[in-house]
Amino acid sequence: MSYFRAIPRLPSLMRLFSREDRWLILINADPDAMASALALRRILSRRVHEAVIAKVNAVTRPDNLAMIRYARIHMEDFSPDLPGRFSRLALVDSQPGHHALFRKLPFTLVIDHHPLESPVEAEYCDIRPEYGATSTLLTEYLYNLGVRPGKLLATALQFGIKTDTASFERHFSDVDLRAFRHLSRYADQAMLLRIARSAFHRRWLGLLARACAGMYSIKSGQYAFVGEVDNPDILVVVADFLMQVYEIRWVAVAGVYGETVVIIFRSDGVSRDVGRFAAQISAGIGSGGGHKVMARAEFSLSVTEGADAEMFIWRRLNVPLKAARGASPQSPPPGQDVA
Ligand SMILES: [Mn+2]
Repeated sequence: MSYFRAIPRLPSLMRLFSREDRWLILINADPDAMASALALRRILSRRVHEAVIAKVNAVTRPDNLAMIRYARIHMEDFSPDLPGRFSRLALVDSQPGHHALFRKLPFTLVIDHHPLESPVEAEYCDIRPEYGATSTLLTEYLYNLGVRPGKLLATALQFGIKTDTASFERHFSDVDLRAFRHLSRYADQAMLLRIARSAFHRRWLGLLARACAGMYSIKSGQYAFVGEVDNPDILVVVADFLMQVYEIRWVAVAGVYGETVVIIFRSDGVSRDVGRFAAQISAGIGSGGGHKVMARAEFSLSVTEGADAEMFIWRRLNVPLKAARGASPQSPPPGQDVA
């Protein structure tokens, strides 16, 4: 038995490649999509006239930007006239139905691992939802074609697999592990670490500093108010950062986004069920809920009636957590943390 499955339709794929064709590989750029596009471009190189990668979205996450920088990924930005300059279109890590810009385009090739939503019209289509990453699929193609990935490509593919499987903590299959191990023969471990470690932008540090300096203890948890934010996602970054502190069991990180107060909750899932907590503190004033370990609450700034938002939230967070009706025996008793 060989290391990877054989790809029976590989000859029909190879027949699609002609020296005359210009290929455009479209992606909704994330690590898995970018790595898959790089691998497909590697397969196309020297088989077609030209192969170019274009993305339909803006990349802002620091780790994704680090991947682009260290793996030296060249991508065009999608523009409506771009597909017309190419004779063949390919789509990886996505399906035509996933994006308005993809929907109307005639793809020759689609390789993806998301569940099949609607039938895909393409001369060559390989969709395998059982795979944790499209990077795994492309690694199989490289292997079957006898292509040894270079250091940058192998590292990118490893990061694609690592991201989509959340470092093998989320949905993955045996073949994802095998692909990762196979790639480690060619990849640069230090580069992979450098990419994965890029967790913050410098402009976020002020907010992190504010959160760290002004935290309030509430039982086994911490509450931090960071003031106005231009994107509520930053509150998630701050909350996830604080959860890396050993002593912190759960956090509530609040900020004001426009006219809305947003509170992001994270918990170890043992000390406090933040889903229930978020629902309780927002009851009657806004919306809130989530899971045991992650939750969110939102309400209009007008609810505070001009009072200081930081203190308004602090008071609500200090109201003892009620027991849920029909709560399971493991649920904490009213007003007490299982600490
Ligand atoms: Mn993916």
